[in-house]
Amino acid sequence: MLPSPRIFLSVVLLSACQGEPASPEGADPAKSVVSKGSSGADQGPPQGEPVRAILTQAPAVPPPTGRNAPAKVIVELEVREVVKPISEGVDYTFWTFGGDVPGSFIRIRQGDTVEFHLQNHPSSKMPHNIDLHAVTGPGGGAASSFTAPGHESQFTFKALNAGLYVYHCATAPVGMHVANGMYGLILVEPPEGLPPVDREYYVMQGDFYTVGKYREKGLQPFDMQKAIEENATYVVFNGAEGALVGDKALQANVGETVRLYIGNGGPNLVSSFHVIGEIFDKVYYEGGSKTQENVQTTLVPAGGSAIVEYKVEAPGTYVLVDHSLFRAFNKGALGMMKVDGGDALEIYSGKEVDSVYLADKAEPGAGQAVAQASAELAQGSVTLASQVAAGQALYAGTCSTCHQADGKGLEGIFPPLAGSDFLNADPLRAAGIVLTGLNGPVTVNGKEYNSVMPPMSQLNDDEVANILTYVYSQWGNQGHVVTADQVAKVRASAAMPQGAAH
Ligand code: HEC
Ligand SMILES: [Cu+2]
Repeated sequence: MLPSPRIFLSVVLLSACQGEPASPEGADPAKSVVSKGSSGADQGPPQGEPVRAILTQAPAVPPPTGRNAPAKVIVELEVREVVKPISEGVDYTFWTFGGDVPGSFIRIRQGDTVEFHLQNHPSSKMPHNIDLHAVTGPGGGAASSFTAPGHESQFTFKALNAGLYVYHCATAPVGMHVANGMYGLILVEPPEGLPPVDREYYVMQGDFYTVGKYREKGLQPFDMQKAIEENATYVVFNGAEGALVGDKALQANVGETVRLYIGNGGPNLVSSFHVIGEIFDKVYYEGGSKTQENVQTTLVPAGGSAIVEYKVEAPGTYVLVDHSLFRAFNKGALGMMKVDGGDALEIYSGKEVDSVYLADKAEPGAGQAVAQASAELAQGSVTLASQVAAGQALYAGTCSTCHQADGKGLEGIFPPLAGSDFLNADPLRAAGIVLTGLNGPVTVNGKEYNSVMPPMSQLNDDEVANILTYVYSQWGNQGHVVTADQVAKVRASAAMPQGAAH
């Protein structure tokens, strides 16, 4: 519901120039006479006492409004600039609606009159505003909500159209405010409400641009140039890699119906939203009123949404991804839904392939072990036990696919790491193999292999060190300890393949 970019930007600039909160805009009385409601339902004046909207943080969704008449609804949303992890050991300064990314979920009913209060916390460094795609009016509220730190703005709008809408900050530079996490969803229920389901969840994708490469530790600043080039460092659900993984996975029981409110904040990338192992029984595509059935992957535009529904018939882990797969496996766009309950063998036989397919993401504790080791390293020294624990988790996610969980490899294809004479002969050579890969003939324990190992250059120095230290501590190997410093030297001297590092 943005007007043309030119008008829209001038609106933003105008309010930016005024440098003060715009005066509250009353609801246009002329509008409440005209009903744009898709179902022609009651659009009369708000009835009864004003209602205070319940706001929730993702993945929670507020309960249905349960109302059969429009009301006056008061929404209070507070903007806060917060530092939080975007990935294990990686911090980012998020600008948020409600303290979290995505912003608080707002749920209202078609025909409601919303008195919107936007508060900008005094600790904020930036002014912010809000453009709700559910608003009919210039800038979707942006023109009336420009709010300096320590101020509050108020405006009122009537929710004319039902649907699931994105809201976002629209203060210049707009792309940067959105890239820092300033988006969320507002659901405008149709007058009859949505059909009841057992579970509702809120999942919103966003792309992030940091100066450091993917998983480079420490506080990472926003990278404007990468954002302009649409070269995302992270693509994640709910504001952080792993936000919906392990013990934070979404939950359901066999036989239940699930409804996901999916949003995409962008700022740049569209999402090919897919749940591995599920078929969406119903999709309200683009968050509108029409539904499509039996959908595998639904496209969620930047600044757009979708409502997907499915019944979970078989137990296990279902993986939410952006099916642009390098985003899922190399930039973070991966979440999980754990479904508990009896098996449904007639629907699915039940062989678990999670550990290999999902790599380090499948193990709830994996992140902790890796974080523990890198925290120790940051403080100067890391214990052998921590290195081994972190290495074990990383090995499961990175090497076990080929070299197998027991390190024995696969006859004729993947050489063994267990008791490998080649491996044990030279730890620094092994580090070089992990960083730059290996191809051509190699003899391990008297057997020749002639295959290709791709470079694992996405791993940090400490991660390579920990994996190798783990491998050397296992399976009758010779117990070498490999340090991050050693790996850094190997990396510096190795000719890294073109484009391998991000
Ligand atoms: C995609 C499959 C694959 C993955 C993943 C993989 N490797 Fe390899 N690895 C191979 C292949 C194939 C070879 C043999 C290459 C050749 O024939 O030149 C090999 C060879 C090696 C060797 C030398 C031979 C030996 O057995 O001692 C080492 C050491 C090694 N890999 C370590 C690792 C480590 C550590 C990881 C995880 C960080 C890893 N590899 C991940 C496929 C893989
Ligand atoms: Cu903002």
